[in-house]
Amino acid sequence: TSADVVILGAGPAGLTLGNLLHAAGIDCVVLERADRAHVRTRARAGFLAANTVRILERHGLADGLHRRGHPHGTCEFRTGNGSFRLDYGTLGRGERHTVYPQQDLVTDLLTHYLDAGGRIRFETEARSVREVTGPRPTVDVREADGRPGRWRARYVAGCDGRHGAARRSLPASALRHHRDHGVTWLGLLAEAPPSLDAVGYAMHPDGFAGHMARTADITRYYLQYEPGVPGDAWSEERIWAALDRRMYTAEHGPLHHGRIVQRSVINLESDVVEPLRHGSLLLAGDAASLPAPAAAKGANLAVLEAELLAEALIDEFSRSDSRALDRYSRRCLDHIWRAQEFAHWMIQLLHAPAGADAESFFHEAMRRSRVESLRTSRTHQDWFAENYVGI
Ligand code: RFL
Repeated sequence: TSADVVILGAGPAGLTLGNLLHAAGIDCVVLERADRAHVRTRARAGFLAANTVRILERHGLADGLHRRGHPHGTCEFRTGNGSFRLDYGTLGRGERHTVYPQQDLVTDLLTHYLDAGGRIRFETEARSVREVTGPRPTVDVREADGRPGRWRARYVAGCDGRHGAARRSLPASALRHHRDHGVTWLGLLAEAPPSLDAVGYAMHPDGFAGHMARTADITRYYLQYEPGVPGDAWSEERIWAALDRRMYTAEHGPLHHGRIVQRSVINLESDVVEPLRHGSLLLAGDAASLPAPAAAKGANLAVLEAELLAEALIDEFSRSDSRALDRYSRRCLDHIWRAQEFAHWMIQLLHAPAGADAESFFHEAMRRSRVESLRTSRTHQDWFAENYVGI
C-alpha cells in the first residue's frame, strides 16, 4: 500500500486533485472516510464562481455543470427601508455564478476519476500523517474492515476538511488564525421551488434570512439563529413564519413553502492554516482554510487550490522542478485572505451587532450606511460584484 501522492478526502479539493494527477499519469490514491453513497449525496455548496467553471472546463470536468447547472447573476437585498437588486453578472468583471449543487459536482468528479481508472478507498479513515518533514511520509488509517493500515507516500495532500487528520498532524510550527464571528445560522434545505430569481439577503430586526436557489424543486434558506440552540428546536411552522417575516413577504409576496429536508447549525467561523505546506504534507480546501459560508467561497477555493497543487506536483514528478511546490502556499494564501476579507465584509453587512450599547448603535448606523452606499454607488457595486463572484 503505497502511492506517490496519497490524497486524504474525496470532497471537491481531493477529487479535483485526484483527477488532475491521474490524468497526468501520477500515481495517486484517494482515501475517504465515508462510504460512496454519503460522498455522493452530502448537500452543501451550490454557487460556483466563473473561475471555478473555467478550471473544471480546462480539465474536461465541466460537462455535468454545463448540462444541469444554471447561470445566476442577481442578488436582492431586503431591509426595513425597502429593497434593491444588484445584477452583479453585469457589474464588476461581468461574471456570473453557476448554480450547481456540490453533491452533483462531487458525483461528476468521482465518476470521471473512476472511469479514468483512478484509485479510491472508501470507508478508509486517515488517523494521522507521520514523518511529514521527511521525504517518505506515512498515513496511518483505519480500513473499511476496522483494521489498522498504513500507506506510504512521497507527498500527502490533506484535503480532508477542517476536522480531518491532516490538520491534526500539523507540526507545532503551523500557525492557525481563527475568528469566531459570533453569529449562528440555521442552514435549511426546503423541498420547494425557489421563490425569487435572485439570491435573497434579508436584514430584519429579528435577524438575517437568506434565500439561495439550488434546483427547480430544492431551495436553500438560512436563518440567523440563537447560538447554542439545537437545530431541531424550531418546528417547521416556526421556521416558515420566521422566514416569511424576515424576508418581508408582506411587501414582496409569499415564499413557496415546503418540507424542510435538511437542517444544520452553522457557527460563522473563519480560519486559516499558515503555511499550507509542511514538508511533504500539503493542505488544500477546508483543511487549509475555512471561509465563513457567508460569501460562498469554500468550494471555489478548494477547486482553485487543487489545480495549483496538481500543477506543482506534476512539475515535481515529471521534471523534478520543485519551484511551484515551494510557491504553492504563498500563491494560495493570497486568494485565501482575499476570500476571508470579503466573507468578513459580508458578515458585517448582513448582521446587526449583538449588543444594545452605544458601540453597537454606532456599528448599526455604519452598517446602514454601508447598505445605502451599496444601493447607490456604482463603484461600490462593481467592487461587490468583483469580489462576490471572483476568486
Ligand atoms: P469537504 O467537502 O469537507 O471534503 C472533505 C472530505 O474528507 C473526508 N474526510 C476524511 N477522509 C479520510 N480520513 C479522514 N480522517 C477524513 N476526515 C474527513 C470527508 O468525509 C469529506 O468527504 O472539503 P473540501 O474538498 O475541502 O471542500 C470544501 C467545501 O466542501 C466547502 O468549503 C463548501 O461546502 C463551503 N460552502 C460553500 N462553498 C462555496 O464555494 N459555495 C457555496 O455556495 C457554499 N455553500 C458551504 C455552503 C458550506 C456549508 N456548510 C458545510 C457550512 C453552504 C453550507 C451550508
